[in-house]
Amino acid sequence: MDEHSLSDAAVFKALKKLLSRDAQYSSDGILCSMCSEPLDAARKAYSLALEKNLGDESLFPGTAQIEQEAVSMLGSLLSNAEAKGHIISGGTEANITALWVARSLDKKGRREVLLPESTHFSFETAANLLELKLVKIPLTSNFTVDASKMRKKIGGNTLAVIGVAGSTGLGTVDPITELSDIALEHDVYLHIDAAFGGFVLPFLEDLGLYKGVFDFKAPGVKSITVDPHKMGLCPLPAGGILFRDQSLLSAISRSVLYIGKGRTKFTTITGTRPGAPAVAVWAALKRLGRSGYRQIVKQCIENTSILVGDLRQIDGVHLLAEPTMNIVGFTCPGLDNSIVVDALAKKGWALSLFPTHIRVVVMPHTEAKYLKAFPADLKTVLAQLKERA
Ligand code: 0PR
Repeated sequence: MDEHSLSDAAVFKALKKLLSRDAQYSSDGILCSMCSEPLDAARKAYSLALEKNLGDESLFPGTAQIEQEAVSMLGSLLSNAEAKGHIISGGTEANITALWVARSLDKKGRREVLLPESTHFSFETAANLLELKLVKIPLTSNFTVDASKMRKKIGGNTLAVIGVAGSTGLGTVDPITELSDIALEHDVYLHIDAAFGGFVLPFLEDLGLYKGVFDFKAPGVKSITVDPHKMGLCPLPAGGILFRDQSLLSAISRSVLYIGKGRTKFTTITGTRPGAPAVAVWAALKRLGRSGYRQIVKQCIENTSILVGDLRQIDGVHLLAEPTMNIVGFTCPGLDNSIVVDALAKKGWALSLFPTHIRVVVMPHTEAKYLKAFPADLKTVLAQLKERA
């Protein structure tokens, strides 16, 4: 830190220069991100609540109420308005919290978690912190978990089963009803990671574009991750962890005498924690309503179809699967995917490189102009790389 203070003008000039190095959702070809430009109402609400601390509900009962109302709205989106939980930092913290609850509830010392090969790496973090053993279950040709293989792996040491509703790589949805049956039959905890899909699938269902259970409708589902800072269009950090009822959350409840005379219950990993994300989530959900989000999802899905149609026209592009939601995965047979991603980066496209494919996430910021320009650039790049090969 410098000894002398700077003027506002000097501080913000320096900051603007540094921030200008960052990509802009609004003007760059960002096809790799599950986050987007936040809604204006969410931005405004966030700035109203910068000092709010959900780590002390005795001082901020209004913010605590807002958080619980936001959780309840997310719960109703996922077929359980009675759900209890928190607005936390993101999907990683949500997945860790779910497994922390599962482990805390367990009376038999079980330590194994069965999960699809498609799960996000946050489960590795959770397993590491909670000293759990992960057993990865292979996928079927539809890129969803093979439930029969999962069933076979259940044993006396199985603590929990994970299902994904909107996988990070391809947006696929595991057979949640079957996982629910397995979990109930064997008395194991079932957590669903709908970090991305939780803000897509309910609207696809409304639009008649998705049939299938992905949420609390499946009776075995104990908890769900759903992230407002992804398709919920809220400012970071805003993740959601929902539990079917309070008794689950109570498994990790602690209190300390000196905060709110011991009446404040801590059911999060963190102590002091920001209220602003919860306030922003509340504002976004109220401002858009179900119809507003449905319209946004509809647009993303239409754009995804346009992109898929154009990609199919390109020789040398192979689509991994018909997209379930606004995530597209493709390969370029005969070429190294990593070289294709690098060549497209030189043309200004930010893509995600998975071990098996290249991923495009069609977010609300992925406007028509990008959808036209990207396939054209991909076609050019493939022709150039093939010529060189
Ligand atoms: N669960 C799923 C299914 C996810 O896809 C992710 C993140 C998480 C959990 C973890 O969420 P947090 O990152 O909020 O803790 N998926 C994004 C991804 O890997 C994260 C991301 C977002 C990466 C924007 C890059 C980026 O620019 O794509």
